[in-house]
Amino acid sequence: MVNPGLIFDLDGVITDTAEYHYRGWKQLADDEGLPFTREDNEALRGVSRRESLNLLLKGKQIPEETAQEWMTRKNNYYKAYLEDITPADLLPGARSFLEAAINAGAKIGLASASRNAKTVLACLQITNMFDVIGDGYAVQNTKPAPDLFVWVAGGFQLPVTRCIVFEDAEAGVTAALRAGMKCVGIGPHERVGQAHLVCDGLHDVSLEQIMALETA
Ligand code: B16
Ligand code: MG
Repeated sequence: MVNPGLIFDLDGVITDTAEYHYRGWKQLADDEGLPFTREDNEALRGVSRRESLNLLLKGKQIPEETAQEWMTRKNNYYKAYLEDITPADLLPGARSFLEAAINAGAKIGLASASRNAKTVLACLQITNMFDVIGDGYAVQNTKPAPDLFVWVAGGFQLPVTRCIVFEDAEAGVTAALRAGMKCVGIGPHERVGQAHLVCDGLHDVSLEQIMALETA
C-alpha cells in the first residue's frame, strides 16, 4: 500500500509565529488608535490576513484602499520580525517528527494560510523536507474551507482519506474534517477538541500513533 500523506499547518505546529503576528497587528492598531489585546489576537489564529483585519476592525467600516494599506503596513511590521527566525525557532519535536515521517516514506505537505509561509520555511531551513507546499496563495477559499488541504492532497496524488492533518487552530481543524481527512489537534480541547487526536505538540505524539490513526 502507498504511504500516507502528512499535512502540517505552519504557525502553531512547526514554529510559533503567532507572537510576531500579534506584534504586527498591535503596532497597526496602536497607529490607528484601535483597541487590540492578546486575547483578541487568539481569534486571529490560523485565519487569513483579510479575515484578521475584519476581526481587528470589530465591525468598523473603512474604504477598501485603506484596508489594503493597513494590511500592507501590518505585513511589513511582521516581515521585519521574520528576519530573526532561525532553525532554533522550530517547535519542540518538529524536526525529529518530520525526519521520522520522511524515513518512513510518508509524503510531507504544508498547508498554511500565510502568504509568508515559504519565507518562514526558508528561515527555518526545512523547505527541502516538503513534497508539496500550500500557502496563502494556493487557493482562494481559506480555512475553515477545506480547499487548501484538498489542494495539497492533489499535489501528493493521494485521495483525501489517505491524508492526516496537524492543526493548532479551530478553523484549521474544521477545514481538515470538511476535507474528509483525519486530524491531529495541537492545543487545548476547547480549541481543537473536534480533532481525532489532541496533543500538546509534535513532541507529544509518535509516528506509530499517527499511522494507527489512519486506519482507525
Ligand atoms: P500572512 P498558519 C496563519 O498561519 C496565522 O496563524 C494567522 O495568524 C495569519 O493571519 C495567517 O497565517 C495569514 O498570514 O499575513 O502571513 O499571510 O497557522 O495557517 O500557518
Ligand atoms: Mg496555525
